[in-house]
Amino acid sequence: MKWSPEQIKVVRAELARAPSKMEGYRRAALATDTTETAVRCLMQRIEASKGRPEPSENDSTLRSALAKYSDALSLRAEASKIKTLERDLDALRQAMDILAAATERPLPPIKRRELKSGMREATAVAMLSDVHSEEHVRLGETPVPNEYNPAIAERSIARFFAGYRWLIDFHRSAFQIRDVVLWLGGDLMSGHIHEELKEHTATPPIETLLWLRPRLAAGIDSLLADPKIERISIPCSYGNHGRNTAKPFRALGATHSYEWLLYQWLASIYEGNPRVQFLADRSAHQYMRVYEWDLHFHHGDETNYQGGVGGVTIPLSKSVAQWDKAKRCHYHHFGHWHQYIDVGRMTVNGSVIGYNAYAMSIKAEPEPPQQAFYILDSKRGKTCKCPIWVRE
Ligand SMILES: [Mn+2]
Repeated sequence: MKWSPEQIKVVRAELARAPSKMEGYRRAALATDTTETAVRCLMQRIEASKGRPEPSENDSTLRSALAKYSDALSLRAEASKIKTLERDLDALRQAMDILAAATERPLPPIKRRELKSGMREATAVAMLSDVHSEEHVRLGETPVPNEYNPAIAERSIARFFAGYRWLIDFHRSAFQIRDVVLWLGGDLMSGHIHEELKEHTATPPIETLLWLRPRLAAGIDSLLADPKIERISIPCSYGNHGRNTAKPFRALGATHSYEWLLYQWLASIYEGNPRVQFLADRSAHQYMRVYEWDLHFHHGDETNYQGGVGGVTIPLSKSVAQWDKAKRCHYHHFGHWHQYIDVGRMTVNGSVIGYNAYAMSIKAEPEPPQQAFYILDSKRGKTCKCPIWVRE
């Protein structure tokens, strides 16, 4: 039992007054409404603790000394905690730099292997972007019926990869396909960049990363399960939604993007696997060479479009002309605009989330949730462009 200080006082007083020890136990038990055994145990405990006196309530010197001692202890604990955290942070930074260094190397170019056989060799390109995996779309949000939540997002991601594999197999009747390019084009998550997103997202950013990682890895694994695929090249562009800053940062945007972290993290799963190569450098623009074609990838948010006549292809074409001055490319790949448009030199990706209030606000063409796919023929370039439908 637990004795209160008042009870202990009463016990002590009864014991002092009583003619004998036994009588004292009896009276103390009666006065405190306990048993003689309990009183005896208490006295034995007090006897045993002699030599380490209990602080009395009136002993303010002792109390303040003890308080100082405990403060010193907690300060020391705090200091060691900070030291440990600093050490951890340092280790994380080092690991991050090693990881980032591995994904900063340019992707090895894809080269033609069928030089004499006369077989048509091609690379299958697919674009995965604008998944917005944790965002909700409710029926009735726009006149176009669409519903979205993490369960639907999960099935849609799986369908994207299944569709990708189906299209690769379908085109094998005409092409030798050993190489695939999978673009992870950003806005895989919605994040909390606007106040209203806190209201209609299922999870906060870091939890969303934890959700996305195994699902994307499962998709990449499903491609690896195809023994005819010798190499998967994965250029990664971060989107505007993964950022942890109020406004987009241009020069150091990658290091302020949860998505960029996700790319590093994904790359680390496949480290040492020669069949999977990631490019997730700190730039908002990624490049790679396939046969004699130069490919350019960018999420698409560095272009302004206010809903003008002619659609998003007009401002994007202007951007492409400028970006071609920095590095001339044959094919440009964008996401961000939630509408699938392939005009040959330029592919704009559809979305996985599908038509929602955002798509309506930017006057996007209503379309089924879909992603872009095409075959890059080693001799003639882009062909067989078609969407991958990602919803049942
Ligand atoms: Mn975007």
